[in-house]
Amino acid sequence: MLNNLIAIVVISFIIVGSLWGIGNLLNPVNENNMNSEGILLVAEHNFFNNTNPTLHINRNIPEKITIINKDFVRHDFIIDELNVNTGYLYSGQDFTTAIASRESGTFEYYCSLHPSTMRGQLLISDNE
Ligand SMILES: [Cu+2]
Repeated sequence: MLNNLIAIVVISFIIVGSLWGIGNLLNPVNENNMNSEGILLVAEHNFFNNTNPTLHINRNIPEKITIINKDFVRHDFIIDELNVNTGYLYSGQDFTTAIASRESGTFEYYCSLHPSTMRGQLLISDNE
């Protein structure tokens, strides 16, 4: 009787775990619907969002940014002047941080492992 109970509990865990996994596969992160959630950068094929887009934020307004690694190799995301550094992200990992600056200007972001292809600009503009 106890064994049956344990078996049922184990099977339940397996089913719930499978459903969770399937749910994740069916509902991948929506890359186009995150404007209100800040900036989303997908590291894939050794680029950020295919084009290393120029990012725009306003001075003195922190902006949420999420980096997702969809490659099989590691990537990171660094803006030296603003002390942004995700550390190495392995395949499938993501990291959310904030970009904030008291200074307007143009800053470089890059991946330290692929600085020749994964590099772009961040423009921080005066909002006053
Ligand atoms: Cu990289």
